[in-house]
Amino acid sequence: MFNFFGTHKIGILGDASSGKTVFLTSLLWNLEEGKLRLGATHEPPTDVKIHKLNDQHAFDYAGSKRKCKSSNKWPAKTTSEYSLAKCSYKPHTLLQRDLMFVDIPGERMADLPIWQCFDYAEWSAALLQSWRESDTLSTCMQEYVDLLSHPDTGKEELARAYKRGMRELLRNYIPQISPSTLFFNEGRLESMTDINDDSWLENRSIWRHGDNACDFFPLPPEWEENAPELYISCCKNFNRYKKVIIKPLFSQIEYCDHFIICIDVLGILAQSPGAFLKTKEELEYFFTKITPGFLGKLWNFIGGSQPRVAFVATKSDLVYGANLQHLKDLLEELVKRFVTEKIQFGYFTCTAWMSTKEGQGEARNQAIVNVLEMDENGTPRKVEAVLRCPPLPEEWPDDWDGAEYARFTMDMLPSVINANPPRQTGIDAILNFITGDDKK
Ligand SMILES: Nc1nc2c(ncn2[C@@H]2O[C@H](COP(=O)(O)OP(=O)(O)O)[C@@H](O)[C@H]2O)c(=O)[nH]1
Ligand SMILES: [Mg+2]
Repeated sequence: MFNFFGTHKIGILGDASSGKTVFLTSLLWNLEEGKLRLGATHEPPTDVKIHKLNDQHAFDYAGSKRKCKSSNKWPAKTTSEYSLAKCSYKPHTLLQRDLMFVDIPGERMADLPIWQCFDYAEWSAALLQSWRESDTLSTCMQEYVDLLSHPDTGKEELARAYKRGMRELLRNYIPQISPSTLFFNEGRLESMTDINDDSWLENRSIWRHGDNACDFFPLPPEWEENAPELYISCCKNFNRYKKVIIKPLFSQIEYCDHFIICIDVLGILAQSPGAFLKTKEELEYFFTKITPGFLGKLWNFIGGSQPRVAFVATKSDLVYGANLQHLKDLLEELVKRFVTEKIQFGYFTCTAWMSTKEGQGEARNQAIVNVLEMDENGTPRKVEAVLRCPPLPEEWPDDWDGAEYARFTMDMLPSVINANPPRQTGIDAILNFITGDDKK
């Protein structure tokens, strides 16, 4: 692929529920309705086109829009490995822009070694080695590793120990769960209640392809001779996984020349310091293992554009007043360690879908949201609720109680004011930055 001037492939990366699908829906919708102000002159662009893609991975823009218009629901969860959306427009005084967006589930990044390793044997060795290098990892995987020194251990026993080990990683917020299909499927993470249930875990396949369980886990080289049947089966399923899940996704990522990274800072606060460390580690992984790849692609420079990465703290409508500045400070503090001169970085807070209004009087600086409440007949009714939250810290504390911020993850309806397109703040600036069109 050659990147002509004005043509960009942009990865939208983030963990489940960080707001990727909502962001993309709102971006396209606002663009289509002439509500974005782009280019150096900050005017609505002309010649806007949202392309229909003839691709099994096409982003369901029409479906997302319909769902919101007709039933006041959030856009549906992305179920495919990734999704693609394409649009074009002409900013005032500039040439036409052609943008392809790739919505990338962050959880799949843990499978990067599957993509980068030459084969199953190399992947196995890499994984076993990485567990040895970390105390927490080796503790979590201890039971499984112990079994590996007994070549007569059966497949079921190994699979069970592997799944339990991966569950320990999850509980310890260690983002190295691979194959990621174990707990993450169809764009969402399984519920923690299920995962904690031993019999659920027991029956859970590590990976299913169609109706078939296609489990695999890493084995050391001596198993090839000692347990050839098991070894071959793991090897076969590994190759199939690589072909079906990994290749399509990572080939897309390789061709992205810019990235928008969605980070749910408020969601991290509502969890715990472990979630903070996990996000940091995921980003570290991305910047050490992936960006050098895309930096090496010559066409970035032939196309005349330095790679750009926009860090975005999503759902900023949940906070008001001084909290908004703190949200941005927290984002910057989390990501500033990744800044290098080779990439252009930008920091943004974004409300892709304004769903709150600011409280008045005593509730000033608090977000008012709409929630569904059952009335005495059991009929759901839309009522307003105050999302009362303590002030956000100015910097990340060493420790905190996630329960204090739990309301940031409360279930709310998409918008207080039924807007068409959704009201947003931040998308214009992010798009302008990522295309480089903000420059005079
Ligand atoms: N208040 C508010 N909630 C949002 C916003 N964007 C996303 N959300 C919430 O976050 C959920 C997950 O968003 P989604 O885009 O599906 O996340 P994805 O898994 O990263 O694609 C949505 O269902 C909404 O509840 C926003 O701009 N404002
Ligand atoms: Mg999604």
